[in-house]
Amino acid sequence: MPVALITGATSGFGRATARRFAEAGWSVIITGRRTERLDDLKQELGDKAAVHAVTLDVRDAEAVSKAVADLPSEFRPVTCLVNNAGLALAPEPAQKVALKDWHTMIDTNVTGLVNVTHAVLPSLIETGKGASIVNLGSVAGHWPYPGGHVYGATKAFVEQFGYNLRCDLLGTGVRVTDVAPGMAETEFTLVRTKGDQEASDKLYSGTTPLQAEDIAEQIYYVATLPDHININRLEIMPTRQAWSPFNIDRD
Ligand code: NDP
Ligand code: 8X3
Repeated sequence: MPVALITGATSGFGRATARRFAEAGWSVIITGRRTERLDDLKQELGDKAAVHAVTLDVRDAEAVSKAVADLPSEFRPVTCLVNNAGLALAPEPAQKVALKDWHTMIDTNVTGLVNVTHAVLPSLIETGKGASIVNLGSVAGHWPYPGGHVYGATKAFVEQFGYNLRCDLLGTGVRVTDVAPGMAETEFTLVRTKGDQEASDKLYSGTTPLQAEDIAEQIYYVATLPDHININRLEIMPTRQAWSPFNIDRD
């Protein structure tokens, strides 16, 4: 059975992606910091697929490397790595944001993603043809907007890191894709606003945001294309989201 390793599988895109791969009969390695949620998901998916759950903070390089080294033999080698764990904090203007919040985004979205990629690469190369890395970028990594500051910059890193990986992985068969969603209704805004349920509900109300399952379907799609096809970047927005005109400062 092919094996998918999914970071941030306790919520949103990651959980929906674990469900999608498990439904298709893949073995899934689910990771995240919230053990109870991992246990629930493991129980839910247990009838459909082999599931290995590991409580893991992607910022901890040593723990990441140990978790990968300790994978049971039936979960090796890894066929698809879904680098999904990530977060935005502090939607206020840059000049009002605590430095700690910037560091947390960099540590999670950049350092964490690099930690996991470095640890799993040998396994993906062992799989060779048909293997893939699917990184969760964002429209925020490509298009600037107020309050995007470090979050958008971390996602720009994700995009460029993926392209550069492709250059080095040429000939190994391992594919790399930047899946870059726009507004999607998950726990993302609850985390970004540090628990403000009202702000989260307000953002998604009266419109039709993407749902976690929409993105899971795209991740599954890019990972299961014929092995000679590499989608470099897949940007997905709700039909009801688009760009605004440039802002002008006037006297
Ligand atoms: P959620 O908040 O619903 O899920 C985020 C997941 O990341 C959780 O499972 C969380 O697990 C995990 N996570 C966060 N920090 C860490 C950490 N240090 N170590 C391990 N896991 C961690 O948000 P989404 O599903 O929306 O977000 C998933 C990805 O998609 C993120 O990278 C996000 O930036 C990106 N994205 C989201 C968009 C949106 O509008 N929702 C749009 C574009 C991109 P736990 O807390 O248990 O560790
Ligand atoms: C987050 C997407 O549209 O909130 O990655 O910036 S958006």
